[in-house]
Amino acid sequence: MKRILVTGALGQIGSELVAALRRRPEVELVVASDIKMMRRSAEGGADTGVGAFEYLDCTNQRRIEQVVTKHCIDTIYHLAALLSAVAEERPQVAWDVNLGGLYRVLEVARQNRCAVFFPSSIGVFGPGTPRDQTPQDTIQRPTTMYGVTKVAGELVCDYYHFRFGIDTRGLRFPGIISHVAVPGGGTTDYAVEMFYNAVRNRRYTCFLEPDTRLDMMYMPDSIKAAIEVMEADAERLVHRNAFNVTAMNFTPQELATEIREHVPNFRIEYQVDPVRQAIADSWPHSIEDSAARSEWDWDPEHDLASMTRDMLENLERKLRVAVREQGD
Ligand code: AKB
Repeated sequence: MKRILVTGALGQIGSELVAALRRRPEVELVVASDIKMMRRSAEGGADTGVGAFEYLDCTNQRRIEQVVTKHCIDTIYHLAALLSAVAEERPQVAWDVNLGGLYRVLEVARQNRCAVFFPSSIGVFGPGTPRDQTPQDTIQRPTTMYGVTKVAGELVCDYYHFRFGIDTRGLRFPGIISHVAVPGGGTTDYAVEMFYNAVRNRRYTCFLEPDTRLDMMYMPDSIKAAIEVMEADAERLVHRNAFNVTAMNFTPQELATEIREHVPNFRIEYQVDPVRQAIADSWPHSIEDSAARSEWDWDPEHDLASMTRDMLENLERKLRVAVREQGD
């Protein structure tokens, strides 16, 4: 039976991963942790479920050690990190949190023989990388601090595996679309914002150019990927860390067209943010994920059409409830 620690558990991925892990029969305990305190609604809510929560700053190695030993943790999903746009605003903090935090988690994992999951990103690629169908093994010269910390993170995870035998595994996530917790400070966040605004206001002002093409994935597939890669047969893994994974590919204009299938009066306009546009322009248009497919049978379930339908249904329900609660 597994005893799992999730860092950054109140973030976009963590909010859903914790609940998914808690539903798994082979998991005995999931300790959610974050530098933010959990609100009561999250504590008892259907999404995260009731369970252990620890306040945890991942730059504090002693505290990570305390939490890991207190709960006899054997697996760490280390999600705590600054996303690309925030990391560009605060590169020094991004270095400390993204890389310093990972290093400390790996050290605690080494001393306590824990497996570690590390979420990397399409942000590890840069302008010199082939931009279409970017291969698994290729040039990685990112021009953002986020990308620098993610490439270094992939390498240090490999190092801890080869040097110390730690079971480190990871994925290069594309933009992730979800309706439970909003992402904070990413470049691909426009897609999530577009959905919220389509439901609330029927209009959205997008911070990326209409034809900015990026890979994306719906949260249920991201959760499935994170769990499946950790459960994959180690004998089959050629690439341990940093598997390219993708599920769909679109531009803001194409997403708006798909949303309009369900919300006919939805209107989009563009007010480009040069910082986030430059980040997006340095990333691939599309990545190929054949290594994940052949080494651990990666197979996403959602495409643009099914994700859009499900997002709109869930957001209609969620925002209606929120409006009703405000009126109470
Ligand atoms: C971001 O936009 O920063 C993230 C990512 C693609 O890693 N969603």
